Order: sequence, then structure tokens, then C-alpha cells
Amino acid sequence: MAEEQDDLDLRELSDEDLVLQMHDDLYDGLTEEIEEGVNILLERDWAPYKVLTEALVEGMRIVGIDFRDGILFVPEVLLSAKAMKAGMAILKPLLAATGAPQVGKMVIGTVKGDIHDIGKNLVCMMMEGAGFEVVDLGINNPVEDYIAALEEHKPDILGMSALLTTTMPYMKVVIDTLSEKGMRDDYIVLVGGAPLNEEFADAVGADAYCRDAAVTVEVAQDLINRRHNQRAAQ
Ligand code: B1M
Repeated sequence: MAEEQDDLDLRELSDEDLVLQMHDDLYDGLTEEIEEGVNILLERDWAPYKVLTEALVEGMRIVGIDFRDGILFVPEVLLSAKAMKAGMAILKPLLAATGAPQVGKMVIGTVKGDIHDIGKNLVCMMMEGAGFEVVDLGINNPVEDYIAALEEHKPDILGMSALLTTTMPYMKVVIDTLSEKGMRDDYIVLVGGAPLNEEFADAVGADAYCRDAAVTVEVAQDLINRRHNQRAAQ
């Protein structure tokens, strides 16, 4: 594989083959090749969001299948994640450069016990691109960290991410604590992560489940507008 890789000129590939090659390169954790692939697609006038979803997110989906099936293990997936983050770093300023006026503020973090952050980082990038100010608390956040950040930054939105079935129930701990402190209604609470769904979001008392980063932007804009309209009508 390594030798084949040396001989391969990514620039000679058609868009379709390049994207397939990038899925392979992400699988193999080849950071430089991913960076090169992202740059080539951008040079070919691909929209940053299309590069993100079709080359990177789809590649990581494939990694996830073989991780689940015991074909890939943590060290290999860490390399894939590193390559993915390198690709995302190139896209970040482009996704954020829409010049959208600031529309609101969000505090977001991955919940306690969970160190997955690629999806959350994507949400941050897309929200910033849509004009939101984002305070990113990173990974493995206990409820105290969320509360402290809400008190400090006074955002419109609290976002939580969880990728494990074992950590997603922690979202209820956070929301219940907000309720106990009389703070729940001060924030729009959005939750996301691969194992979640709308029923789960309802059950834990969130305002909405966000399937992906683009949906998060839409939902956030919609709920903020509704909140403004409600306040104006009062
Ligand atoms: Co993890 N892992 N992992 N892992 N890992 C999953 C989640 C898993 C589904 C893999 C599998 O078995 N198929 C599985 C969970 C199974 C389960 O719970 N039922 C799993 C497991 C088991 C584990 C470990 C327990 C493995 C082990 O140690 N034996 C371990 C746990 C560590 C821990 O957290 N305590 C572990 C570790 C790791 C790595 C460290 C190796 C690495 C993480 C690196 C990193 O994030 N920096 C990793 C990875 C990369 C994955 C997979 C392969 C990919 C996740 C990812 O980045 N997807 C994942 C398989 C999968 O999900 N298919 C898997 C790409 C990303 C763009 O999508 O994160 O879904 P996603 O985010 C989307 C949406 O979900 C949504 O928008 C995002 C962008 O569109 N979204 C939000 C996410 N958060 C949001 C928050 C919002 C809104 C929307 O707030 C408003």
C-alpha cells in the first residue's frame, strides 16, 4: 500500500476517484495525503462544505463501520481522526468566512466520560460560519463545567455532544441540574451525536436533537428567531 501510495499522483485522478482515494487515505490515517486531497478539491472549485461532507465525513463513516466490526482498532482510528482534523483545519477558515452577522452565542462541549470531538468541532465550525459566537468547552465535561461556562458567557444556546451510548444519559444529568438551579429556561438546549435521536432528546428535556452540523445551524437559527419573536410579543 505504501509503495502504491508513493507512486500515486492525486492530481491525476478524476474528482470521483480522488474522493474514493481520500476515503482510503483517511482509513490509512495519511494526514499529508488528506491535506493534499482537500486542497486539490478546493482548487477544482469544490465548495468547502461539499469537501467536508463527501470526502471527510463519508470517509470517517467508513472507518466507523470497520471500527465497529473489529477490523480497525483505537490506535488506527486515532490516526484517521488526526488526518480528518488536518483536513478540517484547512476548511475551517473557509467555512467561517461567510461574513454572516453575529446572530447568537453558543456554549458547547462533549459530555463527561466521552472524548469524541470531531463531530462537535464540525458543529463549532459551521455555527461560527453562520455567524454564531462559539465557546468550545472541549471534551469530557462534568456538569460543573457546563454551569460555570453558562454563568460566565451567558450564551443563548447550550450544546452537548455524546458519541457513546454509555455517555449520552449524562445529558439528562446536565439538564436536570439546570432545572434544579432554575436556569433551564434561560437557554436553548441542543443535543447531538451519532447514537442520539429525537425521542432521546425529548426524553432528556432538550429543546432539539441535531442530526448533523448543518441541521444544528438551521435549528439554532430557527429557535433563536422564535425566542426573539416570543420576547417581542410579551
Ligand atoms: Co469511538 N466509538 N470509541 N473513537 N468512534 C464510536 C462512537 C463507535 C460508534 C464505533 C463503533 O463501534 N462503530 C463506538 C460507540 C458504540 C456505542 O456507544 N454504542 C465507539 C467506541 C466503542 C469507542 C471506545 C469505547 C473504543 C474503545 O476504547 N474500546 C472509545 C471510547 C473513548 C471515550 O470517549 N471515552 C473510543 C475512542 C475513539 C477514538 C479516540 C479512537 C476516536 C475519537 C477521536 C476524536 O474524536 N478525537 C474514535 C472515533 C473516531 C470513532 C468513530 C469511528 C467516528 C466518530 C466521528 O468522528 N465521526 C465512531 C464511529 C461512528 O460514529 N460512525 C466511533 C465523524 C463525525 C463528523 O460525526 O461525531 O457523529 P459525528 O458528529 C456529527 C453528528 O453526530 C452531529 O454533527 C456532527 C457533524 O455533522 N453532532 C452534533 C455531534 N455532536 C453534536 C453536538 C451538537 C449537535 C450535533 O450539539 C448541538
